[in-house]
Order: sequence, then structure tokens, then C-alpha cells
Amino acid sequence: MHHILHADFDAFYASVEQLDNPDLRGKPVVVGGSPDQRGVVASASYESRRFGIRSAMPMRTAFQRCPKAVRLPPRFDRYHQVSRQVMAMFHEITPLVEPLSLDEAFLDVTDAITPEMPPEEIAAALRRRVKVELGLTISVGVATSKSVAKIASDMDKPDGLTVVVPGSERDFLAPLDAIKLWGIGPKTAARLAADGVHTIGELASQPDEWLAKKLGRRGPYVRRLALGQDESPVVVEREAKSVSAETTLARDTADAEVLFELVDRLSQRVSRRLVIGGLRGRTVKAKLRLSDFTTFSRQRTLREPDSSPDAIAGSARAMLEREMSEGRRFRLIGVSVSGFESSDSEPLQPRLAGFE
Ligand code: DCP
Ligand code: MG
Ligand code: MG
Repeated sequence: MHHILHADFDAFYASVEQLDNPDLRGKPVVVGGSPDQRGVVASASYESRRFGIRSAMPMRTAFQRCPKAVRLPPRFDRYHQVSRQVMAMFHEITPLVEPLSLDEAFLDVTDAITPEMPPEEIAAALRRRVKVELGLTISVGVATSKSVAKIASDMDKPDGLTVVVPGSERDFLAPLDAIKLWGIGPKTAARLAADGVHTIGELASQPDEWLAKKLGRRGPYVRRLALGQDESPVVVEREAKSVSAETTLARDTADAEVLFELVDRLSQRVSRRLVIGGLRGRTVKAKLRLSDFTTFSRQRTLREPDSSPDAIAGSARAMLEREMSEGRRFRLIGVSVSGFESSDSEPLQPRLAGFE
């Protein structure tokens, strides 16, 4: 049996802003883009959630719900810094840390357990340490699997600790809304609800044929999750498969000069991150969204793996140019590089001799 923690900062971006500026504490703070530029809410402090403000909501709507909300633009470098600090604390407990995003990770603490330090004590000590040393709160779920730990960490937010005792997984999950389960999104949940299936427990007790009809091939897997059976291991290093940067334009445009300049900026950003990661990639992809929201991508293979801004921009510009035509206005441009080999001469995947 494994013992897994899932730890997640409360209102991460917003809490970091409140930490750095005490005037903002206790106030409805939202971090995200400007309402004049179709910005959305990235993070909403718990004070602002009382007004119905949520992540991913248009900033305009957020201000309608709470006109006195304080909006701040994101400071990604600062959030990355805090993320590195908390991940370092996780690593002092166990090397088995799987980050899911900047603000959350799974920890497999099975081998860190001692008679004085059962999993729930490890979690409690971690929460105290984060509070004292970082001045921020995390919510933690403790369980015997990743999926249950993740659901548990969300149960008592903010500043919560939820322990699911081994053997009680099924009872813990049964009364919860089906949408809390991994892989059940709003659309699937609506289809289940149409048949009167609202909770994880109701889902778990449906016959095979019903599950197959509603969930297709995922049926058996979802049933196991609904019963609290999840053996998926904590995966330590998730190698980046691509490095990307994208921007939504403040105003849709067909202006080649503006678009090319944006491609250059994005390529430089991608290049910087490749160089920091010691990576070079062979495939350059351009993601394009038109004014009518049609989104598509084009990709090209470079002759040699590369990380230079010129190589990336040259390729991305060429792809964009082919898509430009009279009256076609662009709303979003993205550039990404994949197909990595590491630039310190060791290919990540051995190449077959004689195939160069
Ligand atoms: N984020 C984002 N856009 C989203 C969701 C999240 O930019 N649609 C960013 C901002 C969040 C951070 O990722 O602060 C972490 O995401 P969470 O889902 O963990 O949300 P919070 O930490 O903000 O709130 P919670 O207390 O619900 O975890
Ligand atoms: Mg969070
Ligand atoms: Mg999170």
C-alpha cells in the first residue's frame, strides 16, 4: 500500500500578491488580464470568491460581481520562485515528488513514514513549515492513491487537511459529485445527470453496459476510480515534451508587420527557455487563431535540432506567411518547439547508427 499526499496552494497567485503587499490582505484580490483587453481571472483570493468570482471567468464579469475588487497583472517570475521553494520543501520529505503545476504536487511518502510520523503527521508538519517559512497556506489531502488524495486536498480549502483513512476510500468518495472524479468534465457530468447519476457512489454502482454506453472504453477505468482503486504511481520527472509561448492580440489584426514582430518576440521567449533547459528541438509549430476563433496549427521540421531565436522565428514566420491572405485577421499567435535532443551533445533518444 502506498501513502500519497496531494498539496496545493490556496489561491496561489492572489495569495502571493497578498503576501508581498500587506495592504491587499483581507481584500478581494484578482490576478489576471485587464478587462479592457478581454482578460480573464487566473486566480481569485478567497475574499473575492464570496462575490462569486472564479478562475477562468472574464475579468469584466469579475468586476461586475465585485466592483471594488483589486486587479493585479500576474508576476510569473515571482510565482516560479515560490514554486521552487515549496518544491524544495517537498523534496526534503521524499524524492518521489510529481509536480502537476506551479502550485501543486503529489508526494509518495510511503518510505518516509515512521511510528512517530504517520502520513497525517507528515502532512501537518509540511503545512506548518510552509506557513512559517513561506507565509502561505497549502491544502493537503492524504490518501492511499493519487486520485483520492487530489480530491481530498480540495475538500477543506483554504488551509485544509483532509485524511482519507485506508479502507474508507469508497465511502469517502460515494457522496461526492461525479464531476470531482478525474476524467469527468462538465459535459460528461451532464450526460450522467440526465440518467439521474449525480454522485460518485451512484456512478460506481451502475452496470457495465450503462458505463460502456456513457463512457465508452473509459468505463472500467472510471469505475475503478469511483471505487477508490487507483494504482497509478507518482512519476518523478516529467520531461517537457515541448516549449511554447503564445499571445492573444489586444486587437485582431491582418497587419504583417505586427504579426511578424510578435512571432519574433515569441520565438525569443521560446529560445530563452530552451537554452535554460539545455534543449534543442527539431520541430517548430505555429498555432494560429483567426478572428472567428478558428484555431489551427502548422509545423515544420528543421534540418538540425536548434534553439536559436532566428531559426525558430524564420520557420514560424514562413508558416504564418503562407496563411496570411486578404482580410484574414489573426487573434492569437503561438510558437512552440518540440522533438528535443539535449544540447550538451547527448541525444535524449539514441539515434540509429547509419541513419543520419
Ligand atoms: N491558473 C490560471 N488559470 C486558470 C487556473 C489557474 O492561470 N484557469 C493559475 C493561477 C492559480 C494557479 O494557476 O493561482 C494555481 O491554480 P489552482 O487551480 O490551484 O487555483 P488557485 O491556487 O488560485 O486556487 P485554489 O485555492 O482553488 O487552489
Ligand atoms: Mg491552488
Ligand atoms: Mg493547483
